[in-house]
Amino acid sequence: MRKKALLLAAVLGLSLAGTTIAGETIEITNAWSRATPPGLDRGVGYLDIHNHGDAPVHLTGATTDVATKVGIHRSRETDGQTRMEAVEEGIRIPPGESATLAPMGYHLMLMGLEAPLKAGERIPLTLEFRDHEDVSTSLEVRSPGQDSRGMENSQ
Ligand SMILES: [Cu+2]
Repeated sequence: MRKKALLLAAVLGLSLAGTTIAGETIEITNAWSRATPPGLDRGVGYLDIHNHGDAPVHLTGATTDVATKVGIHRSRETDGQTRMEAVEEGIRIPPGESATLAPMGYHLMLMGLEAPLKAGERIPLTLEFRDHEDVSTSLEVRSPGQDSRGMENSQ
């Protein structure tokens, strides 16, 4: 069943090249953010990006109404300290594969928040790709004590 759906998407992709097939090729799941305390103007964005197409897609950036800028970052642990760095080259997702943006790895950095993010809100987000049209999604804002599976996180 799954294979048939993918084959159909591939056929549609060929026949409708250049039109709106974003929902068929790129699938976004588990898109969430974390509530922020007053005064902090930075937030995070986490999501899984699945490439169901037959060509690579390359995430180059994102935009949202609630922040002035969105960056692609990566957190790394060096000498017992967590540091994050901007990922200027973006994230390439080969056909049939997925990219995971999650705590302690790749993430979106929402910079210049206009207001604190509140648990329960949904933040609109537009993902920008090279060689693929923009994909619109939204982030579910979770309380700071929840991790990606909605369980309590000790950090
Ligand atoms: Cu960051």
